[in-house]
Amino acid sequence: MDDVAAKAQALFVIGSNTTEQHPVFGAMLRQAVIQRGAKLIVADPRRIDLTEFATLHLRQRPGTDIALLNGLMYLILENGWEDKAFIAERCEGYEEFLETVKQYPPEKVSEITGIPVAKLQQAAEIMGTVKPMAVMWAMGITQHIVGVRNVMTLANLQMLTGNMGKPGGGVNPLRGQNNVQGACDMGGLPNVYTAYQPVINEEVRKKFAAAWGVSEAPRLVDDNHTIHGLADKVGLTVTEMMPGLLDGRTHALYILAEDPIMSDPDTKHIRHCLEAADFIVLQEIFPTETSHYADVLLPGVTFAEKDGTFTNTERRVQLVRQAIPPLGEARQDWEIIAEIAWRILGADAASVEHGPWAGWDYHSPSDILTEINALTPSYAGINYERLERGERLQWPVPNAEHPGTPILHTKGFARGKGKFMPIDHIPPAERPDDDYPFVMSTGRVLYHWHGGEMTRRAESLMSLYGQALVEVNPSDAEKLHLVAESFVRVESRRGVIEAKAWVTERVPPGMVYANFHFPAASANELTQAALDPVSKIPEYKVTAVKVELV
Ligand SMILES: Nc1nc2c(c(=O)[nH]1)N[C@H]1C(S)=C(S)[C@@H](COP(=O)(O)OP(=O)(O)OC[C@H]3O[C@@H](n4cnc5c(=O)[nH]c(N)nc54)[C@H](O)[C@@H]3O)O[C@H]1N2
Ligand SMILES: Nc1nc2c(c(=O)[nH]1)N[C@H]1C(S)=C(S)[C@@H](COP(=O)(O)OP(=O)(O)OC[C@H]3O[C@@H](n4cnc5c(=O)[nH]c(N)nc54)[C@H](O)[C@@H]3O)O[C@H]1N2
Ligand SMILES: [Mo]
Repeated sequence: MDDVAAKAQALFVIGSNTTEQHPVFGAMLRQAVIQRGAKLIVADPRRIDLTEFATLHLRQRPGTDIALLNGLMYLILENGWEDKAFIAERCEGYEEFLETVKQYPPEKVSEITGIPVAKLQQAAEIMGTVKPMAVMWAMGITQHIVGVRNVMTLANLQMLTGNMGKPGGGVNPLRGQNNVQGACDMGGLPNVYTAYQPVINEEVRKKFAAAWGVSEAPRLVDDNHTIHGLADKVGLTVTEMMPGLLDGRTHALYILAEDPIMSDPDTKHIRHCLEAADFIVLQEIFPTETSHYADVLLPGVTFAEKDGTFTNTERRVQLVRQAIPPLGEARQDWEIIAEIAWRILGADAASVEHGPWAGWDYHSPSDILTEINALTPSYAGINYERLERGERLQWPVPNAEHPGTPILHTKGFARGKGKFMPIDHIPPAERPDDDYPFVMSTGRVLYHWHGGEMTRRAESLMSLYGQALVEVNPSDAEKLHLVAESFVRVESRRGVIEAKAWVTERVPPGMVYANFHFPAASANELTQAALDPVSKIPEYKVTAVKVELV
C-alpha cells in the first residue's frame, strides 16, 4: 500500500469502491492524487466517491470488463505503447493473445460497454504512457461468472504495459476480510494445504502425513468407520457444499464464522439446503440468521479477545493481541477446534480438561505458528520473536533471516514466463429482458459489515444507516413515480424484497444497487448461484430484476 501510494504515477481502480470498503487505503489513493498528481482512472458502473477526484471515470455496463480491457489494449497496441522489451524477455503466448485483442476495436467496445470511444482513447493514452501504473481491483471484478477471466485480463494489461514486478505497479487485489489472505494461506480452500501446496501432489501429501503421524497412503475409511491417511482429491467449495446437502454430497456442516443465510446467493434455496442437513454446528460470536438452523452453537471469541496473527491484503503478517478476557462461556476459536479434534480421537471429558492434546498439542497460537513454519516454505521465517520485535514481514519469508518480500515477480513469475491469455468477452448469466428490465448490482455500504450481525448492534452506525436502501437513478424514479421516502419492490426470478429507495446519480439509468446488511431486505433473496467455472464464486454483481413502487 505504501509502495502504490508513494510510487505509482497512474492508478487504475476497477471494481473496487475503495474509499468505502477499504477506507485507509482509499484515503492513501486520494492523497496520491491530490498531493502529488497521480492520474486516477476509475472503471465502475456506479458514481462511487472515488470518482469525485478521478482523472477519468469509465462507466461500463455491469459484466463487460473483458470487452473494456481488451478494447483499451487494442488502442495501446494501435499506438505502439506496449512494452516490447518486457514482452520479449518475460512473457509468452503473445501472438495468440494479439489475435483475440484484434477483435475489440473501439466502436465495438463502446457498443458493448456503453463507454464513449473518446473516453476509451483518453484512458488508453494514460495507461500506455504514464509509468508505473498500479491496478487495484476487488469484488466488482471477481463476483461474475467470468471472475477468473477478468483477473487474467488485468494481468494481460499489466504485462503488455510492462507494469509487473515493479515498484508502483502490479495487479493488486484488495482483500476484504481482515484475515481472508491468512485463511487462504493456511489452506482454507478445498484444493490446497498451507501456502497453496496442492492436495493432489503426492510429495506434498506425504510430507503432511509424516508430520501429522498418519498413513502415507491416500485417505481410506476402514470397516470401523475410522479414517486413515489424507485426501488425494480436491474437496468442495462453499457454493458446492450447500447444494450438496440436497443431492447427498454433503450431510453435515461445521460453520465457522459465516452467516450463509445472509451472505450466500439465493436465500430461499439456502434455507432449503440447511433444512436438509443432518447436522449443523455453528461457531459464532453472536446468534445470527443462520443459528436457527444449527443443532449446536459453539461460542467463539471476537478479535478483541484473541491472540494470534492476521495476514493482510499486502501479504503482511501482523500480531493481534488480546485486549479483554473472553466474555461469558466463550473460548478461543482454535481451542474449540482442537478440543473437538481431541474428542474425535477418543479422549473422554475428564482427560480433555487436562491434556496432553494428542497430536493437537497446542498451548498457544505461537505453538501453531511453529508447526506452520515447519510445513510452509513461504511462512518458514515468520515467528513471534520477529513479529514482537516489530519486524514488518510480507511473505514469502523463506527463513528466519530473510527480510520478507514486499514486491512479487521482480525477476520472474512463479511459473517462469508470464503467460498472455487470449480471453473473450462472455455476457453475464442473467441479462435484463421485458419481464425483468433492470440490472441489480449488490455490495456493501461504508456503515455496515456483510450480514450486519456486528454493525447492526452498534447504535451509532444504525443512527447513520438504519435500514436497507436501494439506489435508483432519478430518471427511473420519475418513470416509477417515486417520491421522497418511497419504498420499492425489487423482484427477481428467485425472490422479492421491499426497501426504501435512495434516488441518486450514483447508479446509471436501468441499474439499481442493493446491499445484504439487513435481514428484512437482503439482496441475496434475489441473487443467483451462477458460478465462475474455475473459482466457483457466484455472480453477485449482475441480477435481472423488476422494480415497482410499493
Ligand atoms: N464497510 C465495509 N467495508 C468492507 C466490507 C463491508 O462489509 N463493509 N467487506 C469487506 C469485504 S469481505 C470485501 S470482499 C470488500 C469488498 O470491497 P469492494 O469490492 O470494493 O466492494 P463491493 O461493494 O462489493 O463492490 C465493488 C464495486 O464494484 C462495482 N461493480 C459492480 N459491478 C461491476 C462490474 O461489472 N464491473 C466493475 N468493474 N465494477 C463493478 C460496484 O459498483 C462497487 O463500487 O470490502 C471489505 N470492506
Ligand atoms: N449479494 C452479495 N453477497 C455477498 C457479497 C456481495 O458483494 N454481494 N460478498 C461476499 C463476500 S466478498 C464475503 S467476504 C461474504 C461475507 O459473508 P460472511 O463471512 O457470512 O459474513 P461476516 O458478517 O463477515 O461474518 C460472518 C460471521 O462471523 C462472525 N464472527 C466475526 N468474528 C468472529 C470470530 O472471531 N470468531 C467467530 N467464531 N465468529 C466471528 C460474525 O458474528 C458474523 O455473523 O459475503 C459474500 N456475499
Ligand atoms: Mo469478501
